[in-house]
Amino acid sequence: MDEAAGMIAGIEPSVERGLACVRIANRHGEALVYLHGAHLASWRPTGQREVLWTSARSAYQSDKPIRGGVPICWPWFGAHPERAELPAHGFARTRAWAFAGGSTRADGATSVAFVLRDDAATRALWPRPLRLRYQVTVGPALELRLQTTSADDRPFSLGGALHTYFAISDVRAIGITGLRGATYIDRMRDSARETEQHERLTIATETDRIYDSTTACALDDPGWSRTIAIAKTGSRSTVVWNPWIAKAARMADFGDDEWPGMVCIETANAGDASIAVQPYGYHDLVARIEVQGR
Ligand code: TA6
Repeated sequence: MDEAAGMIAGIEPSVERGLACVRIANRHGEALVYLHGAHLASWRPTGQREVLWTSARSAYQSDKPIRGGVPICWPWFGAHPERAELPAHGFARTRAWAFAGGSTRADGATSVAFVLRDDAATRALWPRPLRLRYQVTVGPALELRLQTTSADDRPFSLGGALHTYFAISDVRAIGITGLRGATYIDRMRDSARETEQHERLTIATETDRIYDSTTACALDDPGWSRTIAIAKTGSRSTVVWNPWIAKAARMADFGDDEWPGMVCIETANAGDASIAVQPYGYHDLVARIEVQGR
């Protein structure tokens, strides 16, 4: 951990659950990012409840992804398209990232950055140079910026997600707005292609959908009297997921009774949507999440 972390107001290096992390605290709120996977595990805006959900059953081990928060799925989403033996959602979320400094803005917002470079292990999974930089900013909103920079003379196709788990009052009471008219891949119906008919999408069963959407959406939570606005750039997919009862029971790192308290609304490039990264080019995947009253 760069000792400079301890020198920047609002940024404190720490160890939680045996993993190195960075704690952020300023007048806008608090957050915690593990260096393992550059995994943002908590964000609590001042005066608000925790916004991110994590499972009480999550592992906190260097070879496993943390269940909850914002896993960084990169450089592919879901199963690898050709090699089923490779880890689901890529490998960035289980690599040790390096802290790359922090800063505070005039408005009191705090940014911390993390970087990931290729090594023999990543090249065995993805035989290319690797330059990832991830910036987390805690201000009036939470801003997440994942920058992929190519150090390669070959173009490549990029998928992935900021796989955000939101804490909610009850998945049976919340609604998601902003997806009406978007086509989606319904992974619960053999990847059938459908079009969203509802202005306020509700969830009443296991739900796993990849929406073809570049626009903002919002999570309306009447139980906690809040709406969470989710804006994005560099993302052509919005993924909505809740495992419901049976799938939750099948996951060792997910409590059987935890499914009502979370929903994933993911800022992604998944399904039919991938990003063509040109030689020595770059791609920014950005999510901006803001809590509003209802
Ligand atoms: O984003 C939805 C999804 O692809 C689901 O199909 C489910 O597998 C979820 O991600 C969690 O994946 P993980 O590999 O973290 O268990």
